[in-house]
Amino acid sequence: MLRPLFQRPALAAALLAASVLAAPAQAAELRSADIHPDDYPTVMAVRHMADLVKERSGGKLTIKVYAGSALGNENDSIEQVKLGALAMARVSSAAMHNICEVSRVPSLPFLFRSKEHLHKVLDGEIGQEMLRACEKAGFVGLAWYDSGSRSMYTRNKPVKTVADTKGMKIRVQQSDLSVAMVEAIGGNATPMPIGEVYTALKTGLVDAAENNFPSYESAHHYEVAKYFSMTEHSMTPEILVFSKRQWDRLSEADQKLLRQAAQESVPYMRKLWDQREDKSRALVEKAGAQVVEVDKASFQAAVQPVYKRFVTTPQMQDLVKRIQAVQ
Ligand code: GTR
Repeated sequence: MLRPLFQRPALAAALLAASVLAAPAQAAELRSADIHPDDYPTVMAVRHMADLVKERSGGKLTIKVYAGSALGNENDSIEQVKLGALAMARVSSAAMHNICEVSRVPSLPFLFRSKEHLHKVLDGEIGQEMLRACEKAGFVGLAWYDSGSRSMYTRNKPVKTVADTKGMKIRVQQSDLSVAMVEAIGGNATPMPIGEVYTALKTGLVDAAENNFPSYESAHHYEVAKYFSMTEHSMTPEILVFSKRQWDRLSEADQKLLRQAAQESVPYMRKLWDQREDKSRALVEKAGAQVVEVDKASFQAAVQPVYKRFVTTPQMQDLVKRIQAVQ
């Protein structure tokens, strides 16, 4: 009869050695969170980044993506990233507003003139500067992802001009800037995580919300708020943030590899994003949503106080000026 393993030290030692040899040196699994479902462009892009990282590190570094709010809402994920309990999160940069003020800049209403303008800014030096801005607060910015532009959608009546939003209860992201923007257009801002918005719209807790076509579609908001008014009031991009605590424990080579892979996932994401915007718009329109043209200038005039209130530091003022000057 064979003796139990612990009574056969030579064999136990050999087995242990073999298992150590089989495991890649310092193999590390990094966890990443996203509130969006599996087929959403942000989730697919981080999975693409994970493939690159795994391949290039020879399996030493892996990224496991937890989609669909499996690790909580955006504020929960950010908290965990800050603590170092979670390596990475793909969030809206609006989720960073209350953490570091420079993150508010790309959300300023009507700041970007077009998608091309946004890309030029984010792909250049200004984009890099804004990615670095939250490092002191514990977040290493790895990449910007697209999120189209955000527009207002309502349950009862279409919004056509800024006068129509007066007194409306409007759900916003959990950010002081988003609250101020809705107040500037005469609405009552109700901040809440996106996971609560469907019910809030359905029960009439709020009259309206605002988002891009893919989120309006994937969160099923079009079923309960069928007027989609093309206010296109902000182009808040998505951001991929890495925990500074975990980052500082990585070798320089691994940091470089992660940054590179994150950057390379950007064009992949943009392609998926463009396709998804068209697909989502077609789907909601087919399901009965009405896309409404609006008097944009009336919104643009009303939100000007937001700049005064939030663009307060010399760095932010300089960023806004430089962004506006990008042709
Ligand atoms: C989406 C964004 C999400 C989330 C959501 C929201 O456009 O991709 O990360 O911030 O908006 O409105 O809460």
